[in-house]
Amino acid sequence: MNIDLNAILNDAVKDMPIANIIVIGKTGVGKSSLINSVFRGDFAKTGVGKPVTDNIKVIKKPGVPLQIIDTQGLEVADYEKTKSNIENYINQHNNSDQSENYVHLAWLCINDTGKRYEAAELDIAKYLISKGVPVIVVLTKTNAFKNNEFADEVKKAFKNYSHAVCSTRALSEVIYDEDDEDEVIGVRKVKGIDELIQLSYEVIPEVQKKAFSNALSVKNKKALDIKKDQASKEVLAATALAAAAAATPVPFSDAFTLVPIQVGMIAKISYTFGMDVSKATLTTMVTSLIGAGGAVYVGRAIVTGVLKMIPGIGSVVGGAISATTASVITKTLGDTYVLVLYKLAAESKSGEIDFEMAAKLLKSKVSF
Ligand SMILES: Nc1nc2c(ncn2[C@@H]2O[C@H](COP(=O)(O)OP(=O)(O)OP(=O)(O)O)[C@@H](O)[C@H]2O)c(=O)[nH]1
Ligand SMILES: [Mg+2]
Repeated sequence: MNIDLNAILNDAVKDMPIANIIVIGKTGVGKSSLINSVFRGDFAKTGVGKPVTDNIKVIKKPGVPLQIIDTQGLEVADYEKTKSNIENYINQHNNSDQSENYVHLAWLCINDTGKRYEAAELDIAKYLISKGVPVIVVLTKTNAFKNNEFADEVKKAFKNYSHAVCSTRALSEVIYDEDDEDEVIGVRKVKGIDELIQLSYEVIPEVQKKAFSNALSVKNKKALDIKKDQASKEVLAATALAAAAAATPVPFSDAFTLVPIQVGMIAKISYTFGMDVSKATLTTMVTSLIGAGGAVYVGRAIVTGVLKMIPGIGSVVGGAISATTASVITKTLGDTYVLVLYKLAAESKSGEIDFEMAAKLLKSKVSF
């Protein structure tokens, strides 16, 4: 049996429709800061923005399955123009029959310290909801996360026109003594971003959850949990495939029949955790995982290596692999990889994961 690595990798790539998120709010409200704190690679800063109209631009970044539709000019003077531009954009995209072009989520940003919202903001929210776009009202630059009267007022006003109202502080702030500008008396930390991530993950359509998970920066604890959650789904799917493949017990010498399933699983877990969505990075990573040893060797090696990790099941070596053993091996391999990535992500300073390092760590753990 020959293994077509290319076909496996193509399959893993095709399964990732991108997520489109529109971010709306007055100039300087903190839209870009919010985007940079939620998504990986300082998305708004390093992404490439392409103007669609004079106040809408679409930001993309190679390798990240996300498009941000960044809007400007929700001030009173420009409101009508901005509103009709946004409406045109939504009409054009959400009426097509390809759901991957839809706007999948809207963040409507209102400055919490300004303590007022505009009729224009309410209008836009109504419009988006009428078009089936999930809306989260994001209060930005928040200082008070409890007992905030303005937040309560917004919640009431937007009750029927949003899925949630979320208070956030995207940047930390140093607080100085009022009488002595050099005296630092405290720091207000970044806050509310985990809540925004969780709420967004809940309302974004199912098909886009994987891309959304990929695009999240691992700086945020909630992003780690979401990535792990999504990756566990890939492990379960692969485990079921492995069981089906071994429904007729596979002779141990043919254990490599499980390899396509397992390599596919590793690829999909990597994507979920935020590996760049390009086949080149995937090929590099998979090659550094399985090396140039050839599929048969690798198949046996994975099975032997993983078997060693599972007490009581080692005796199967030399015999045949049953459906149960095939699922246990696949699940153990997948769970081990998810744990490796979770740990690397939690320790990451940059908000990104080194996937080649992850491959090496996995290899050393299953010792093949
Ligand atoms: N203190 C504090 N400042 C913030 C916060 N978020 C953004 N800012 C500041 O607000 C200013 C505007 O932030 P941006 O993120 O550029 O706002 P924007 O909505 O993208 O602005 P435009 O793209 O010009 O419409 C910057 O000086 C930020 O440093 C926050 O949570 N707290
Ligand atoms: Mg901006």
